[in-house]
Parts: sequence; C-alpha cells; structure tokens
Amino acid sequence: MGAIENPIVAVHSTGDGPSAWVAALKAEMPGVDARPSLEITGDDLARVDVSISWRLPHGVMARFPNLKLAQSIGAGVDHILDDPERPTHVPIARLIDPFMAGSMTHHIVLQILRWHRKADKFERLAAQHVWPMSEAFDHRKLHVAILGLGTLGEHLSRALTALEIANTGWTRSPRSVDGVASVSGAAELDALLGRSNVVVCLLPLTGQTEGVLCAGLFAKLPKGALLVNVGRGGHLVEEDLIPALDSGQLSAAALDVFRQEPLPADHPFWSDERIYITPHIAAEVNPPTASIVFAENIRRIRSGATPTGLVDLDRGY
Ligand code: NDP
Ligand code: OXD
Repeated sequence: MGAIENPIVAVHSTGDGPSAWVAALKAEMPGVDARPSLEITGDDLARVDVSISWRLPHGVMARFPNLKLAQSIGAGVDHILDDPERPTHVPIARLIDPFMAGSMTHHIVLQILRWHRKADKFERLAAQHVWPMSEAFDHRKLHVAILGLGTLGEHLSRALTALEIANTGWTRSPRSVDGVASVSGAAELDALLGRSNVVVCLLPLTGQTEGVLCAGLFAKLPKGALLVNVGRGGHLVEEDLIPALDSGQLSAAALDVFRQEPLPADHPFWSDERIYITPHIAAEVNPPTASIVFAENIRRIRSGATPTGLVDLDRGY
C-alpha cells in the first residue's frame, strides 16, 4: 500500500468523547489532520491511515479501506479484537504509557493497603467517635500473586518490593527480569496461589484467560485472601465471587472492571460491603502523555517503521 495523500487520523473514545483526544494529539503533533471517526464520510474515508480508538462501534473501522494501524486508547485491545468486521490485515497497537503504569500501581497499592490496614473498619469507628484497642499490622505476612507481569505488572512488582511487600508475578512464557520474581505456566500457578494471600489480575483478556478468576482458583488460595481485579470483567466468573466471600475463602474483593460496564444498578455486587467497587478508573488513560505515544506511532507508520506496542494477533495481546 503506497503513501496516502493528506492522510487523516480517525479518533474515537467513549466517555467524554473524542474532542479531548483530538486536541491533545494536535498539541503533540501540530498540523496533523485528526477528526472524530464517526464524522468522517465520503472520499475522506479512503484518506484515513490511522484509527485511534476506545470502544469504536463495530463496523466503523471496516469503512477505512486504506487503514494501516489500529491504535488502542488503552493497554487492552480486546475492544478492537471483538469487532467482527475488523480488517484483519491491519496491525493493532496497544498503549504503553509510563503514566498509566504509575497510575495502575497507585490504585492497586491503595486497594491492598486499605484491606491490610482495615481502613474501612477504622473509618466506621471514627464516624462513631470510637477509639479502638490498638491493632498491629504485619506487612511481612503479605504475599501478592500478580497474574500478568507485563508493562503494568512489572511496575507494580517493583513498587511492592520497595514497600517491603513480597510478590511474585505469573506469566505465560518464562521471564527473567532483574529484581522481579516470577513463575510461568499452569503448573507453577498452583504453588504460587498456595502462598499468596492477595491475588491481583493484570492479565489481558484472551481465550486463555477468560474466566481465570473462578471458584477453582479461589480454592487454591489460603483462606481469607483478597482478590483485586483490574484486568477485565471477563476474567471473573461473577457467580463464583459471593459464594467464595460467604465461605470465607476470600475476605474481600476490589473490582475495577466488570462483564457489563457500567455495572447495572441492580447488580448484587453493589450492596455487598466486602466488594470494593471502582468504575474502571484504575489507570485512566491520560491524553497529554498518551498522545506522545500516538504521535510517535503515526510518524512510524507513515515512514514505514514499526510502531510501538504491536499486538501479536495469534496470542491476542
Ligand atoms: P502486557 O501485554 O504488557 O502484559 C500481559 C501479561 O500477561 C504478560 O506478562 C503475559 O505473559 C501475561 N499473560 C497473558 N496471557 C497469559 C496466560 N494465558 N497465562 C499467564 N500469563 C499470561 O499488558 P499490560 O501490563 O500493559 O496490561 C495488562 C491488562 O491490564 C490489559 O490488557 C488490560 O486488560 C488491563 N488494564 C486495565 C486498566 C484499568 O483501568 N482497569 C488499565 C490498563 C490496563 P508473557 O509475559 O509471557 O507474555
Ligand atoms: C486499558 C483500560 O486497557 O483502560 O487501558 O482498561
């Protein structure tokens, strides 16, 4: 495919819409012709070479016949792979933004320490003006299993280690990273779970990881463990969670992602105080820093170089 004359970058995002993204990209890349994906029509469709999107309605990407790159506004690309009309020859790039890694780590550390230090109990007592008996917390008794030791998992591991919280990552293929403990494959997962009282899911959603957070996995943890799911809602078998909490196998769950988002108002998770709910904000994408990555990938794809964050379509992440 040759160079496109006057190429257009198509931008789509849910939430606040594409305008903040278009503005941030123009600030980072003056002169770029960036437009909301859903407003591009007629002959201009053939001028689109890059689509930058979060949850683009299915079928829209297929309208760009000269598309060269599908760039995700997010670390996950499941929302792009889900599109049954996606042009399968077009490479997909996920977002690797150090800002997001820091943000994700802050969120997870907050959830772990809030549980470990019983923050909700002390907030309740303070509201009743009660000065409770002192209570000792021993962070040396924590061991965090990080399912998924990629860009985000590795950042988390280093931060936990700096906080003197023991942790081990779990990957698909064996990894050797200085200063980061890890195991890989199904066989090693069982032993890791057996010694982890916190399990954090930072996996991509793929055919292999769908439903990984289920009764079978919970049963391998020591009783009273904490589950933190910041991967995707599809990782959790929702029907297995409340029974695991009722039996005491899990003592709490911090969930940021759900099978249906927004979480329906009548969902039983809302009214269970053992479940800490956040609305998919663990690591919000940040237009100014993400646009640095997007601008670089636009330059690369237009000059024939390889973009950053390319997804292996066979692995699905
Ligand atoms: P990466 O692609 O960098 O890392 C993925 C990790 O998961 C790798 O270590 C990989 O193993 C491991 N993995 C994949 N499949 C398996 C498997 N079958 N068994 C064991 N390990 C597996 O992703 P990121 O760290 O950038 O992001 C992870 C996910 O976090 C995203 O896909 C997204 O779903 C979620 N996310 C959620 C956000 C939120 O706000 N809630 C924000 C950002 C991301 P290996 O090293 O062997 O390849
Ligand atoms: C992401 C997300 O994948 O925000 O980046 O969930």
